[in-house]
Amino acid sequence: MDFVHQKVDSSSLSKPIDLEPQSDENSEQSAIEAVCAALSATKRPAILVDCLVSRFGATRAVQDITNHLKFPTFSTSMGKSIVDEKTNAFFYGTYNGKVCPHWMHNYIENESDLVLEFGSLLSDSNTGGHSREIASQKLISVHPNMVVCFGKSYESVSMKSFLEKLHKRLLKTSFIEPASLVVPPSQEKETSDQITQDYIWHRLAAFLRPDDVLIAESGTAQFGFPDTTLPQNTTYITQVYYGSIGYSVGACLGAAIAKREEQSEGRVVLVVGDGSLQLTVQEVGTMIRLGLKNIIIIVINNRGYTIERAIHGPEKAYNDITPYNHQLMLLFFNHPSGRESSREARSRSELETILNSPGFADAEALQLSGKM
Ligand SMILES: Cc1ncc(C[n+]2csc(CCOP(=O)(O)OP(=O)(O)O)c2C)c(N)n1
Ligand SMILES: [Mg+2]
Repeated sequence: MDFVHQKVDSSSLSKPIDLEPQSDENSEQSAIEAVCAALSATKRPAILVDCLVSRFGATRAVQDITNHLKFPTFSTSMGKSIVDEKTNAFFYGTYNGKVCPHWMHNYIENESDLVLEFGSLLSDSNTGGHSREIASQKLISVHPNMVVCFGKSYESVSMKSFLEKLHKRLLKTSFIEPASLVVPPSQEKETSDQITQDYIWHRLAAFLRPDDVLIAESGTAQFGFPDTTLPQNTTYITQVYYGSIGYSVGACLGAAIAKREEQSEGRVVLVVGDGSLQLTVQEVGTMIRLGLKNIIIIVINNRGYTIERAIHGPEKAYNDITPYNHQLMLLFFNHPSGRESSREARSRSELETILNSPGFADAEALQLSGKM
């Protein structure tokens, strides 16, 4: 029987749906007491911010809490940009198990006496290939529907509601002001004209402006950007959950549509490898068909699956791909100014010229830069 044409009562459509997640009040109150007691006793704390914070609508609450506590704060790879990185002196960078600077994982895993984490997603590449080791005796985890404090679970506690109430409670309490962490100075910058790993990610991060969205594809981009500091009020999108290459091109399309619908300022900057791009390149055509303008696509053209060369062997054929002529990509997809909007850099100085040119940086039409 076909139900499609069957008429049903529509009156309940006028009743707004309450989407605000609810907590069990007793459980939530007990969790607040336990967390406050732990925060009052800590001498060497760390805060870790992960992606489920933004997914569950708790970004503002986490920003309020970190701004108030000013404890040394870190993000994970997927949690990057939830807490402002540039202006907060208490923000120290991106923690990823053993795949981050030694001083950082040493502080979080060994030296700190308490780790307060928000919205963790413990997937492989978000935990340094499961190399993260934080003892449960010093860990407080605020999950979407539960708080776990030093191994004790407080069930049916919704993250957003809990954090908003915790913030109000924290305003009435005073906490230690932890000493600044000693961060070893970064290595000297290379002076050659080559586009190197040391140079490129910091340079692209510096290219961003407030309100921009930066999308980093799986591959070298995803492992380079965690070392950078992003400007205030930028949004970083990457996914190291299922890590499916090609995701970023669709994500870029979606972000650009969302920006247009919201009429919000800022550009969408996609940094994608030549290999990943080949999986979903047709969506560049959709961007052009929909007339989306504020998009800058930067193709890291390193002739293949470079990150995988470290896994499968540098010479293994699996990592070799058909080299596209990226300068023809916009033209192929019928971009009205495809030729003028496409640029190529083979050296640092060529890239600097592109990044500094208003026609490219202001992105009045979809822009492409391919690099060799
Ligand atoms: C659908 C899918 N297939 C294969 C992989 C394995 N994989 C991860 S990164 C990568 C290579 C990415 O190459 P590219 O986009 O050129 O980035 P590069 O590392 O060269 O900067 C591959 C094949 C994956 N993550 N997802
Ligand atoms: Mg590549």
